[in-house]
Amino acid sequence: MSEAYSVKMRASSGGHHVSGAEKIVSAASVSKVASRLVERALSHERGTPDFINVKVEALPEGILRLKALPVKTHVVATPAEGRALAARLLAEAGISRIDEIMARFSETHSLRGAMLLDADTLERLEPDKSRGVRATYMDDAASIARGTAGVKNHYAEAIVLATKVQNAPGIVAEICVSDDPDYVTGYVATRELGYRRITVLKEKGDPNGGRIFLYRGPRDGVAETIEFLEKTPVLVEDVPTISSAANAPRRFEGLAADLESRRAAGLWRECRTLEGPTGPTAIVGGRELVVFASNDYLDLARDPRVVKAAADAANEFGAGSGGSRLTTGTQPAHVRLEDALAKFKGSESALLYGTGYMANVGAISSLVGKGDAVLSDELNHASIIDGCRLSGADVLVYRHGDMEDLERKLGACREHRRRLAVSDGVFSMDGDILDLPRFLEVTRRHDALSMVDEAHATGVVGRTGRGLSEHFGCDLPDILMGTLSKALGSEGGFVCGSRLLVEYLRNISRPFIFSTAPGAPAMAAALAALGILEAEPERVAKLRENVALFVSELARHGISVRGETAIVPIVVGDEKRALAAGAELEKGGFLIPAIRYPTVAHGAARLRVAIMSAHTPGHICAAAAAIAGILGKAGSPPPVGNL
Ligand code: WAQ
Ligand code: MG
Repeated sequence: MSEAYSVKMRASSGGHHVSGAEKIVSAASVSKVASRLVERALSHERGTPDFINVKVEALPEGILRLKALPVKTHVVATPAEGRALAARLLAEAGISRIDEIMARFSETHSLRGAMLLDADTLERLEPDKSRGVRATYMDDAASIARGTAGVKNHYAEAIVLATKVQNAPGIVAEICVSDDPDYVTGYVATRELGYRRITVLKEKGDPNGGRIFLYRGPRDGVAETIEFLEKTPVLVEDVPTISSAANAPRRFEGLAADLESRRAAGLWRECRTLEGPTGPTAIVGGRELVVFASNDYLDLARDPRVVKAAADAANEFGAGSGGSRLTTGTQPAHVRLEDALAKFKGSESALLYGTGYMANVGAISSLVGKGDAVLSDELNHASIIDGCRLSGADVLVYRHGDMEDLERKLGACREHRRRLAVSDGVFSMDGDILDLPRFLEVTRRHDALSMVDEAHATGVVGRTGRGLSEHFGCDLPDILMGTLSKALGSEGGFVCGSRLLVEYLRNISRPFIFSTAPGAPAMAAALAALGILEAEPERVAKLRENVALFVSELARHGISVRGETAIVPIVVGDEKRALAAGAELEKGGFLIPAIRYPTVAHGAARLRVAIMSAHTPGHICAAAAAIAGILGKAGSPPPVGNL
């Protein structure tokens, strides 16, 4: 049996072409793919075909495999801008007379294939000028394995075609505009430039499009070029994925454009899958990486005692709680954990939330509202910012860590009914610690409520990890927020404070009232972790030792950074440069993510290193050396080029 089959579909109505597609698939997928292509033809928006031709051919062994052209997207606003860019790119590739080439698009719309032009004389070289040259027998190599053929994906089909075309003898460039009236993105391709997508190459609604292949070489080579394009089977490997933006229907257009411009600015985000529990190392895509990105600072998420507590609770109380805390969702684990957290932090009372985000949003939005003022550090976490916005209070943002600015701003809102000052205890992207004694002094002088987020302080700051009050030997803030999801290795958030505060939040705070209570397994895990933290304060000391080692190793390599907490940022500046450094580190075996806008300000992109107590000196020294190697000395990295 042959290793691969070509499956081609062509549909027409009244003799006019409606749609067509081709795949190269394994024998096992032929019938599935053939029927999908028929479905695709029958549901084509250009109308129902009266004739569908499906052709299945066995291909010879040893199909040519080509590596996909590299892809780059250029975001432009208008067709004129797009065409000017296409011209510039082609000029770069040594093609002149570009205006004349572009003008030939007036002749391509009647062709099923591409126009083949001599790149210099602009003479047409196809033997059949009413059809043009059709590149066929090609597919993404992944199709063999996946055997899929869903809806038309303009990009996926075009990158395969462009890769085959640029590998044809004598071809020097291609320019393509879709004939789909709704699809305005096109591209130019050469072997050197790769595949350059240009987001707008024609007006929306324009049904004209086409392809021009540019040939440079002797006339008697043309037949060989056409033979390659039309007959040689090709599989294209490593096709780069692009966002689904390219195929978005009209009502999603605004979303697609927004995503594309974010991608172009180096702000694309996607999730990476870690196979296994969080810990100092992880398997990512089959490779082991040393992880400097986990908030599980004390390595408790996978601690057997913590895991067992969760498993026991699941066995006894089930997976989910089944209701909100105020209806049926409160179980013994919730009550016990609230008591333990209050005791650990030294407050009267505590209240649990499903996440830290909800705790911040819930507390702030219930404590202040219209007619009140909330004063917020400019580097506060997004959940604090969102709580401020949702509250409806006047929001006054003060300069980072600047207690004089806070004081000035408090002075300016004496007329407000209530004032709340809120700050991260440990700033999540900078790793510095709030000056809590000064914060309390200033807020009390102005009769303002004080709120501190100890998400990254709990288990980290203070000799036994109790947080800022332990570290400074001072009072607690009025409202102390924390999470179960970082050093406590579980998930959830909490607020500690007076009994009055907690009763108030329990009655008023909407994320608490209107969310299902977090499940007993997560609560029991956090309770077990808290017990371990209290019994083994040496974990906190070990974490601190590791941070000190990392900072001194970096210093030895000429990079000076601050190491007050488990979060050690290395500011790079440019988003793409930070991304490139992160990618380079990943290649070297370290997971140290680049943090970019909107998590930090534009132009303040950074590598954010998170140290764990479980990192070995070997992990830490190797990471410091790798970072220094990539960034160069003094934290000012050389340009790493475009991604
Ligand atoms: N060989 C040669 N020319 C072809 C072929 C082929 N196999 N298929 C189409 N053409 C010619 C034909 O004249 C069409 O009218 C014209 O190209 C446009 O074809 O990265 O969808 O299938 O998002 O409409 C570009 C993707 C999409 C940009 C191009 O072309 C992106 C597209 P269409
Ligand atoms: Mg088309």
